[in-house]
Amino acid sequence: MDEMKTLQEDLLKQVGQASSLADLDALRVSVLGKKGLITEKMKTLGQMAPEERKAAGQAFNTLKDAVADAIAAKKEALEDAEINARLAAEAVDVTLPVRPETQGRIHPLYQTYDEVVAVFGQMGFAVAEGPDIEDDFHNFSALNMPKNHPARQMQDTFYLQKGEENGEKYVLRTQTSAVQIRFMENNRPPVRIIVPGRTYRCDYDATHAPMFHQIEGLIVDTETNMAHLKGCLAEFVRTFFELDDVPVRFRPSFFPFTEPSAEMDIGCSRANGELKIGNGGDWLEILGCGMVHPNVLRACGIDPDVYQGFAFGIGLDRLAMLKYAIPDLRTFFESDLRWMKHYGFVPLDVPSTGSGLSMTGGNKR
Ligand code: 2NM
Repeated sequence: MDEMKTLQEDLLKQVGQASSLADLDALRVSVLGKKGLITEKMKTLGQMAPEERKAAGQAFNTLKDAVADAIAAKKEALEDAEINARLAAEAVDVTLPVRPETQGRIHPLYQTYDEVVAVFGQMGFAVAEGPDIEDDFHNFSALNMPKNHPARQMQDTFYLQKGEENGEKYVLRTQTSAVQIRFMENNRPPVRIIVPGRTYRCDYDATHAPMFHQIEGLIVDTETNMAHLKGCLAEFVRTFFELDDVPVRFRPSFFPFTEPSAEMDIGCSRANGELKIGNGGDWLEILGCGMVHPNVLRACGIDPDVYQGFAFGIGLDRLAMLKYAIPDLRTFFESDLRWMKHYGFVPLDVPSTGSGLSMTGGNKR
C-alpha cells in the first residue's frame, strides 16, 4: 500500500503544480479519464482474489476521490485567479477626469479675420500691422487729405486731447491705410500687403460701432493695373464666401487716396426678406477700392512715374455679419457667453483655403 501512498502524493503534487485550467484538464483526463491512470488500475480489480480486491478497491477509491477533490479545488482556485487578473487588467479609474472638451470659442469676428488673412495669404500677401494711435501725417496728409480737406470731416475722427506732433493732435486711426503709409515709407516696391486691424470713428448704431475692424490691401509694382485689382477681388469673394458663382460689379466712387476709385458689389438675392450671397439678380456693396493716388505714392517717397498700385478696404465686422448672418453689430462687443456659444467657432478648426475656411460654408447656417 506504500505504492498507493506515493502515487497519491505524486498525483496531488502534479495537481498543485498545474498552472492553467488547460493543464489541469489535461491532467484530469490522463488520470481519471476513460483510459486514465486510475481508471486503468480499477480495471485490474477483476483479476484479483476476493480479499485482495476489497482492500485494493477501497484504496483505489480513496485515491480517486482524493485526486478528484484536489482537481476540483485547484480548478476553482485557477478560475478565481483568472477572473481577478482580468478585473485588474480591465480596471477603470472612475475618479479620473473625463476627456477634456474644448470650452472656449473663437469670436466670429476673429474667425472672419483669420479667414480673410488665409485667403489673401494664399494669394501671396504679407500681413502688416501698426499703431492704433496715429499722427496727422499718416492718418490724413499722406493719404492725400491735406489740412482743411473736406474729406477730413467725412470721417468723424476721435482726437486725443494730450500730446501733439508738429502742432497736430494725435488721432485714433480712422482707417488702417496709415499702416500702409508706414510700410511704403520703410519698404521699396514691389509691395504686397494686407493690413487687418481696429479702426475708430465717432458713430454708433446697429451697423456702426465706434471701434470696428478693417482689412485693407495694397499692391505697388511697375505694371499693377485695374485689371489686377478686379481679378484679385473677384477671386477673394468667391473663396471667402465658399461659393463657385459670385458675380461682381464695380461702380465709380470717390476716395481721396485713390484715383480712379470704385465700390465693388457682389451678387445676391433678397427673396422673402432673406439675404443670400451668390447669383441672384440683386447687388450688395462689399468694399471700396481704387488705384493709389500719385500724391500718396509721392508722400512715401515712391516715384509715381515708375510705380503704380491698387488698394482696397473691407469692413471686417460687416463681412462677418454677412457670412454668419448676425443681425446686430453691437452684439459683437457685448461679451455675452450665450451669444459666443451660438456664433463662436471651435478653436482648432483653423481656417485655411486647403482644408476649408469655415467648415460651415457660406450661408449654410
Ligand atoms: C479703401 C478704399 C480705397 C486704401 C488706400 C490705401 C493706401 F494707403 F495705399 F493709399 N490703403 N487703403 C483704400 C483705397 C482703402 O477703403 C474703403
